[in-house]
Amino acid sequence: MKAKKRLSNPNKGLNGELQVPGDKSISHRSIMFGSVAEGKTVIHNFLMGEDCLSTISCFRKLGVEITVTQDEVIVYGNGWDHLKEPVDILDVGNSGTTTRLIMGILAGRPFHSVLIGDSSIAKRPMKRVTEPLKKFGTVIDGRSEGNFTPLSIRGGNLKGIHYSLPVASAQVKSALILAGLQADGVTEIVEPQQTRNHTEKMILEFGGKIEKHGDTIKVQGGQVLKGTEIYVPGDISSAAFFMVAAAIVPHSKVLLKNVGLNETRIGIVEVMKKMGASIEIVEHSKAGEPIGDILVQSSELTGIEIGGDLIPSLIDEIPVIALLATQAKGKTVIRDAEELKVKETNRIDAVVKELGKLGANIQGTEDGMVIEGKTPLHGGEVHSWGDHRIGMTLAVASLLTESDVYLEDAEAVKISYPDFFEHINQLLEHE
Ligand code: SPQ
Repeated sequence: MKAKKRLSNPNKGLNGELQVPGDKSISHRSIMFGSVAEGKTVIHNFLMGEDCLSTISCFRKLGVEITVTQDEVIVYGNGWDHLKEPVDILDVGNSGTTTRLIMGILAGRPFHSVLIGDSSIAKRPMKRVTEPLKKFGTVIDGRSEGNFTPLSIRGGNLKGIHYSLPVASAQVKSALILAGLQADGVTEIVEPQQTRNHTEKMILEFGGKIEKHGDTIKVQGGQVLKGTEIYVPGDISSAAFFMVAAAIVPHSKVLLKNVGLNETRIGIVEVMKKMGASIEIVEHSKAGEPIGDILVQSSELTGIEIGGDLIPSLIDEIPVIALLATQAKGKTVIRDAEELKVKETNRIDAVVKELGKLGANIQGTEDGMVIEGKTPLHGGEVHSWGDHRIGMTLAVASLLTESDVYLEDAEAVKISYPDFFEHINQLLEHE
């Protein structure tokens, strides 16, 4: 059994400035594009979380030289054709993004590779990627007819396809774009809802071409990408924990610096504004990935309804939004979020059960949850379920409880935010 971390409520506000670590989605993609591009790619503010380290390890096994220093990560890409057949299994650890996006790259490579991950990855559905990749002409299989790891791929000779995504997923879309870049002819992908568009933006950074008309993305095959310099903005999904903490812990005022404000990721800002949070955004760069500072202060909140096209823009923030809702007056309803069931854990079940243990009035539904507030929270024994976002949500909850919270498997936060607990303490120690 993993050790329990004791979290005592310091009974004070969070104050000061913070630079949250680099964006996880963009960090993964920078290694992947750097690996298939020609020439050197220098990445600044790369996220040294366990998931992104899994991506580095997989690409090293594919023969790519990648150096990591305190200040930057350098990827020495030699083009698509220089990826080598791996001698060893590619271990994706806990990372869904690594698993799904790397499949799109391997689908076009004329060699054999095998992907495995941890016990959480073994439960996450992969048919949503393997099925459309087969349509490109790749040979790919896995447990339960290609739905689960271990997966094996023998790629090569792809032909562009036209495909309508059955679920709104940036990972599936990105895998198909990566295969499309290597295919003969044009690939068209239709999205049911707009999802995060970091892959599309990054193709342009690497000198490639991609078009979007309405909900259809069009990518020409046979593209040669060129190495470049990437600055990874702070991760809004990590900033979200401090945005919520500052909003619900009395006497808080927190300035989050250099956070990515990509329009496909900022649903949490809209939700917090609608709930009545005191939140100000100062954008200071619009080119490529927009970046800015976010100032949040504690305030009175009101429950709202969250659903529809907003969901993909805040899907990873829903656990901490549920916590926010426990401190808002009235009812908050979250719907259209059934995708939460197939994340690192079933995040509907995990949030309902663990926040419930601390006294939250929260019910799970088929596609989300219903939360009644405002509820005082109390201490207790809770579990991260091995899911970084559940662990961080419970740690933020402990800032409000009367007695101590004991968090089992707090180590899970290292997946996306290795310094999370140090950063909380930093804001609590500020005078
Ligand atoms: O990589 P992983 O494990 O899938 O990470 C998560 C997360 O909470 O960090 C989801 F569990 O983020 C996904 C996100 O939910 C990262 C992502 C991406 O980088 O493209 C897209 C989203 O997933 P999906 O399934 O909607 O494409």
